[in-house]
Amino acid sequence: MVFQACIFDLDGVIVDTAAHHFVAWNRLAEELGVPFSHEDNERLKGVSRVDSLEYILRKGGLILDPATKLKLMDRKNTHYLQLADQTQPKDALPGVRDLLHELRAKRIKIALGSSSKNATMILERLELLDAFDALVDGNHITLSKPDPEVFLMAAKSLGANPPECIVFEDAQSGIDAARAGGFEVVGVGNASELSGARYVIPGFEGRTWDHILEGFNP
Ligand code: B16
Ligand code: MG
Repeated sequence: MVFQACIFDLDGVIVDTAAHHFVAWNRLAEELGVPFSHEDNERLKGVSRVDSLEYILRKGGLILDPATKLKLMDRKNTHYLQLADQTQPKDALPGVRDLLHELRAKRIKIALGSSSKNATMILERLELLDAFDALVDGNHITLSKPDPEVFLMAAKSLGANPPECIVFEDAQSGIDAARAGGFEVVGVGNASELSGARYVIPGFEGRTWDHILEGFNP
């Protein structure tokens, strides 16, 4: 298999902002009187802001009008930005910056495929915006992962077909999305918690493009 392109998820693959999402959703859930656990946060990885709010409202048995939901999402995002705004270049997950530079040098196309509407700001803070040939994020899509829309748009922006692309994903919803779109997927995280990826790596530290390819021909 000759791969033409790589598509990276953001949260959990390039930077670990899951802890910020947890603090922000937890604050909002507390305000609403709904219990919110780390397990809930795990389930919301890769899930859009609106679908995450719906999950919390369902959990609390709350039915709210659309205007109130918008206000709550704004409030959660304000909580989130207070933390995420402090992201610095050193916060890029170990090894990912080197791999992005290597891919660029090898003329492998690179896209972002993230559910987050804050993706551009985070990449700016990480000083990684220039490392990508295309960005597709929560501002461009109508369907949340596990729908493949975000990855299909990313592949299209790169002029690549899904089977020619590797998607790197830390969330089960993202792995399911990539597979539904016909992509090869490398999971990032704990192999015992992720299913459906071609293989799972704990992170990018010390991993070159050759190492990634070896995983497809073990
Ligand atoms: P925002 P990813 C996802 O990013 C996060 O994993 C998920 O927890 C978050 O709810 C979603 O982005 C929306 O984020 O509120 O910033 O638009 O993993 O797809 O890069
Ligand atoms: Mg993620």
